[in-house]
Amino acid sequence: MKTLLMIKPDIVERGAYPEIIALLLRNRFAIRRMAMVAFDRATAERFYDVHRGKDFFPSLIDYMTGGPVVALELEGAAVVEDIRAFIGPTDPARAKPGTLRFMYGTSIQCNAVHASDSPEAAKKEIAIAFGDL
Ligand code: 3AN
Repeated sequence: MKTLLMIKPDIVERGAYPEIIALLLRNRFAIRRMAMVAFDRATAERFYDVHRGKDFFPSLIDYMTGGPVVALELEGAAVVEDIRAFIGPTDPARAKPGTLRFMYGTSIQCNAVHASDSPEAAKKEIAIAFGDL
C-alpha cells in the first residue's frame, strides 16, 4: 500500500522539513519517492478538488501555491492509516503531543502536512504530486 505525505509551504520555507523527514525515518516509514514541487493554481485546485466551493478553498489554494511543497511517497502494509495517526487531526489545536501537527502546525489551514485519507485518494494525489501520466 502507498500513500502521499506532503510537507506544506510554510514548513518548507522555514527549513523545518528535514526534521519531519528524520521523524518519518525514525518512526520507520519507508520513503519510496521524494520531490520538492511548486504547485501552480490549476494543479493545486485539482489536488484539493473535494474542497472546491467551500469558503476556505481560495485561501487554501493561495497558501498551497505560496511556495514549494515537499512530496513523499510512502509505502507500508497499513501506511494510509499509520501516517494519518502520526500526523494527527486537521486542527493542530486538537492534536496530541508526538504528532506532526502538534509539533509543527500553527492553525487549521497551516497544519504543516497533508496525508491522503484513503488508498484511492493516495493514488490520485501521488499522480498529481509527482506529475505521473
Ligand atoms: P486533512 O488534511 O486532515 O485530511 P481536509 O482534507 O479536511 O483535512 O482539509 C484539507 C486542507 O484544507 C487542510 N489541511 C487545511 O489546510 C484546509 N482546511 C480544512 N478545513 C479548513 C477550515 N475549516 N478552515 C481553513 N482551512 C481548512
